[in-house]
Amino acid sequence: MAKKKPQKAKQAKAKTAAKKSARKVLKFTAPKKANGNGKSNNLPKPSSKPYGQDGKALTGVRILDFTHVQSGPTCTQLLAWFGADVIKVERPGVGDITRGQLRDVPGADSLYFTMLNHNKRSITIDSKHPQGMRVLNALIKTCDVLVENFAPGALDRMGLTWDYIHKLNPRMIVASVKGFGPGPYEDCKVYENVAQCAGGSASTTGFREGPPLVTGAQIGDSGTGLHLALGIVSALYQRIRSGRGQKVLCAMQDGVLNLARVKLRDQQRIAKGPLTEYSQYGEGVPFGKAVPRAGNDSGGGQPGWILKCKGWESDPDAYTYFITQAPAWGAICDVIGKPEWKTDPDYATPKARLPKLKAIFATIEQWTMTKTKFEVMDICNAVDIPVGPILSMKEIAEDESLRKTGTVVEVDHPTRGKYLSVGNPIKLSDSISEVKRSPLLGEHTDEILTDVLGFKANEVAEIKNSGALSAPKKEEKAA
Ligand code: CAO
Repeated sequence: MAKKKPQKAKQAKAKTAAKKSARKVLKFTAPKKANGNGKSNNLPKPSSKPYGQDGKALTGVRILDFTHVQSGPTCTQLLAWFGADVIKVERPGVGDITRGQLRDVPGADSLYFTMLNHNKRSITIDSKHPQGMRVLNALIKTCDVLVENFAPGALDRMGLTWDYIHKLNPRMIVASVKGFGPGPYEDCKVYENVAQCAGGSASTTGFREGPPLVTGAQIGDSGTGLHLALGIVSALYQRIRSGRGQKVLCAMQDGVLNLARVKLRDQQRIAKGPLTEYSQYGEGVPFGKAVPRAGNDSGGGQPGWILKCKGWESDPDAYTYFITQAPAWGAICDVIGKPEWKTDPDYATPKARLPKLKAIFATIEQWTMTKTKFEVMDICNAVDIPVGPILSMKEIAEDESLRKTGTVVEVDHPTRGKYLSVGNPIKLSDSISEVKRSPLLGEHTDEILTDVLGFKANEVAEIKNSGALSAPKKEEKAA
């Protein structure tokens, strides 16, 4: 007994030590709760203000927006909709090249520009002028994130290397869109369609008999901008714990491939046998070594196709997407007037239908051609058959429900008047997006110099007189 006592004490001691070290480990690994401004490790009490009236998700975040064209501006516009103060830096006299591209109103900023730059402020700075660099240095010190999508190396050539930026502001997040990630193509300039081709989208889009196709959706530019925005918000969140900034890189090729990942899934399946859900299988056409273009086949395991509707002869968008989802097969047979297919062993199971999909869709089309695409939608949805009308941009622009949700918004602009835009597609219940018009070139230069950067009147005059914020005079240009 006497001997056991020290043994027990030893065990108890060991237990306490283990508990202590477990607590230590827990303390080390458990994520600290943060209140969003990095100042406290505890979440604040839940706000008592009504939803939507307690600031915005990114209130307090300031973005140095060095983006142009589409990919970068898509990202910073989203951040601005979530409440970030986005300061767009543009080249004096020129600005974002899209201001003047595809102009529909003479002398006014194009829709290309206005639809990608809502809720931002604009300052003109010649980044290659010493006084321009003075302003940029001040911006770097006060901003949380620098976002850019220049050609590879352009930011470094301005002198804004990671080391330089990080020395000025160790908390700065530097976010970039590039065409390609590190590798053989990293130095290439890239536009939308190049990314669609390099990311695997074009080779898998279109009809088998035809050439590769690019899509209307800008998955290379806007898609990568979306990815970048998520990277930035994640880096901001990590900064709450780490206190330091980091680089965020989204390559357009990677962004497109991420959106085309189901095709890389199929690339691996093809080595093991034909892709039975592709209509090519039912048509008896052998598969090659790479994923083929699949026309309008559905991307998942449910066969689908685009079918003509009433009026297709004159209306190029009188079509519906029709999915023969297995659980809806009975309803489909009833709707199209083929109830016998429900029990016919040649049609009753998905496996039996696979080789005949083309003929089955032709039969369904005989029915859809007797109805408008909206009638097909009403009839089929009532019995849970998944279908969708092919909506034209005109129909989308006039759609009342999209206006109500703020997905399609009308914006007023001082030089171009009213225009339609796409609002924030991501709806937060406590951070309501209002769409504010895009800035005129350099519209906020003065207020940024004084209110944001705190330059005194004599300093503002010195900077302005140096020519760093204005377009070079004609004689200088000519010289
Ligand atoms: N002050 C002074 N110079 C400025 C400036 C400013 N405020 N803003 C830009 N510049 C300069 C840059 O420093 C660069 O100069 P250098 O080449 O001498 O260093 C120059 O303007 C041109 O920049 P760029 O090469 O980025 O622009 P580009 O029109 O030649 O190329 C694009 C455009 C999109 C192909 C290229 O920027 C790119 O590949 N970006 C990355 C991928 C991307 O985002 N593509 C999608 C674009 S949306 O379709």
